[in-house]
Amino acid sequence: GTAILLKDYRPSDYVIDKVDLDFLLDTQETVVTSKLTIRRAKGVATDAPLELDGDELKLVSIAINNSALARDDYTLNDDGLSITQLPDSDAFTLEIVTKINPTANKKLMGLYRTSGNFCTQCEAEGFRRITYYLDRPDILSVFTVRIEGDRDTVPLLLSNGNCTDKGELDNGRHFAVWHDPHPKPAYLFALFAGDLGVLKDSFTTRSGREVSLEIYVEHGKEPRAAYAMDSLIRSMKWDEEVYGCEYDLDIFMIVAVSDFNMGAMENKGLNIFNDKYVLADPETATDQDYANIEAIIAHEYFHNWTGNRITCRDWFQLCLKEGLTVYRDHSFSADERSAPVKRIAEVRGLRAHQFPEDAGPLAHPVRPQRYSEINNFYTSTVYEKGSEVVGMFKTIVGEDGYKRALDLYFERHDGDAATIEDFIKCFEDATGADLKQFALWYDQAGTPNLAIGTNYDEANKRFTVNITQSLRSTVVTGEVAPMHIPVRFGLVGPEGSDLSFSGVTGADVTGDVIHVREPKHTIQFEGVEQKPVISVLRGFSAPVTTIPERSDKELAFLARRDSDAFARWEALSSLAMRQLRQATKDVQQGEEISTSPELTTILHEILNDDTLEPAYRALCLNLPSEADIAREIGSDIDPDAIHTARTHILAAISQECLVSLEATYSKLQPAKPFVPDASSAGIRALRNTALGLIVRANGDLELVANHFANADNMTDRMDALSILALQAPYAEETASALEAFKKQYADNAIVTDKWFAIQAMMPGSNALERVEALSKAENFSWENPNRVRSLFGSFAIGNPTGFNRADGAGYRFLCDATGRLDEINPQVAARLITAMRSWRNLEKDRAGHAHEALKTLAAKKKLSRDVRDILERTLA
Ligand code: DPP
Ligand code: ZN
Repeated sequence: GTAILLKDYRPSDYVIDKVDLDFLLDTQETVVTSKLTIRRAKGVATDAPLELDGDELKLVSIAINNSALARDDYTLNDDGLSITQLPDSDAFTLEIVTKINPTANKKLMGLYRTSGNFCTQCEAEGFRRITYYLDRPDILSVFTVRIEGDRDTVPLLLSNGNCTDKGELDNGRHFAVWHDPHPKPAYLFALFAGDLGVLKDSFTTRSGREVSLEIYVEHGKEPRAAYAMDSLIRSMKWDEEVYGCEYDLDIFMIVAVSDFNMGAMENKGLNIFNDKYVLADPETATDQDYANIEAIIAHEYFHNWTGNRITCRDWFQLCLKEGLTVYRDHSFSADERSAPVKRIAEVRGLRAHQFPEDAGPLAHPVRPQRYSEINNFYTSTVYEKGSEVVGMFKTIVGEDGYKRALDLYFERHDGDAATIEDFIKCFEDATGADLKQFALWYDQAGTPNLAIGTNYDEANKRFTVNITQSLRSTVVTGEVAPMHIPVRFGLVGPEGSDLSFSGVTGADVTGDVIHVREPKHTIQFEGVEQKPVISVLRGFSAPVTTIPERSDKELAFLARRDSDAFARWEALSSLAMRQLRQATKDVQQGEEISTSPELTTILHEILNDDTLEPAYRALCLNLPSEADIAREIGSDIDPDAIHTARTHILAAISQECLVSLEATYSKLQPAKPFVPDASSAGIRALRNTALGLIVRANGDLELVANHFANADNMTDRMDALSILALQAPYAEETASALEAFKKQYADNAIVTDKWFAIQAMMPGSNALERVEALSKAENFSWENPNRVRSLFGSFAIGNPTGFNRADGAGYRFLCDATGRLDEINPQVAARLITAMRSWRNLEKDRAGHAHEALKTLAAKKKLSRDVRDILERTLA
């Protein structure tokens, strides 16, 4: 396909100061009238054509300054409309009437139907599916929107900003007018029309603005929006207190819909959410669901400043709003919950999703330099690595410097469509820091690696640390430049406290941060009185891999004594990972699986250590997953051997700890009635983790079945169901629990998604047949993204043995499903097939089957640009 390049950016020849939209809603034929107040940019020739984007639109009429254009005054093409006959005056109005069919819109981009309602999604390029427009984020305009529809079927008529007028019309129709005073790009436009219930509250900003808060959900579900409302109010307060950002309209609305490509969308004043990130009650939502709702409500709300008030110049700058906003929502969750537990979960997520992306054929810089389909760049590199980069800024310039830089960013760029350069400049100007080298994090793809070796010179009390950075990337061509990597560290003495040093040479060390900038550093710490063990990358201060030369004994020491909770967990995971890799090798070589008593001893201590938070203990007891192990092994991966090895190790550890596990299970009791707060969630997590391990030790399925039957909340019910399904896929208890679950929640789509997902992840030789059957079940739908992801996504990502079945049937199945889905929803199809990006890392027979399946899909004639782009890069 044709790539769009960052270096080709140039400002538009025309700008749109004002937009007046009029929607005559109809399920099959909605008429959209768009009146644009256009201005020619300075210095642009009068014969420069006006090129408007458009996609799947029916043009009805077009007029300039109220006079209709002749057919040869403009040309229509596949991507839009080019107007060549324009007035000489620099300002003019353009009126365009189009017709669109919301019912036929299964891509869920533009205006579409969901559960009998009308809804829009415009980011990134959906507005061009509503009307012809300069659909690019640097065109900021003031929108006024009139919506007209049937009073009975669409009693609710919503758009951005404030409602300025509404009224009744003939023939059972009515209308509403919305005006948004804040100039915005078209991707932030939203419309919702339909019939929903509402939960209302209010918020008074610190300068005294009264904001009404409205969350729209299906009738009868209003009470299930209470946690989302609570999260919204806490977010608004937090953003004022921590970032000084205040809300700027009199109303903030959230609409929950069940057909949505993304998690949620930050449209100005009218967020639209995937309903799974709004609706929650103890009966239907797990603790993880509550945490997700809190995080996503915060994320979209925080976009009001980082995204909406300051938007992106072009889509290459996507991380400007996303990386920063993810960083902000992470900080919010860390403040509201347990910061170390939150950090560990973030790093697990980053390693599970972003690291493989960066190590494979879909790798791209945090700020890509080219794309052929922007929808494919809403990635964990842009979001999660983008957030890590913001965190590194803070590590480098300090808390105070960070605050000054952000204040400057808001002051300098409010109302702008900004760039990464603008953002970096604010840090430089506010703090005096030189961030030229650091800026490489935005432009150079791949995960850097740090090799670290140490030596203690007893006689001279000198501790030497050798650090070598390297970067292997599948996509960086030519020279790789060394990066600026902030490494938080401590020299841990024999008693567990950090040792001091009198001086240091060989690198810039400020406070507890080593600034790695060169390919190689030899760093000498003087005056170190005892032999330390170095703790590196505390708090995961940079998104890199490390190969510290450390013995099992040193890892065990850090796992017990490091003062940094993240580093403790990290040392423990590294120790466990060594074990699991060795065990995998043992399985492959047909040897007896060796286990290390040290790992078991530490896990046992953690299990019984009541001074540690339960949530932290639960994280420690959840050893690296099969996917984690596969990633660490990196090549010639045999998922069956990994599964066998991990199952064996977990059983061995559980048997050793059984008495303590049983004591933990019976002793821990979360508060009743159910509270969704972090500490209760932590207790449930530890208790249910213990339950899972008990079953690994003694196979007591009755205990789990009882836990399932007696659960008074979804976390306990779902955890029990997972233990049954994943550990005992063929058991009678599993079949009956699945059946009971299905019946109980048949009318709840969000919970039914969980039912699909858990079955998709069940291991065993008939995993694929089970998933195939589910894809033909009457409650399966190809048109609902959540349902599709819960079945195919969970299978491809969450079922390593079933999906990677040795005969390759899993790959063929996923490729077929992707091809079928592509005809309905290309964006979701493209995302699905990224699950095969690491196919080259598999052992050669599986890799061969995967390759064949991908090539067969790529040979299909009618593929979307979305899927074709992923396939081309995956196969390149
Ligand atoms: N709605 C997506 C998000 O908030 C894209 N902006 O990240
Ligand atoms: Zn976002």
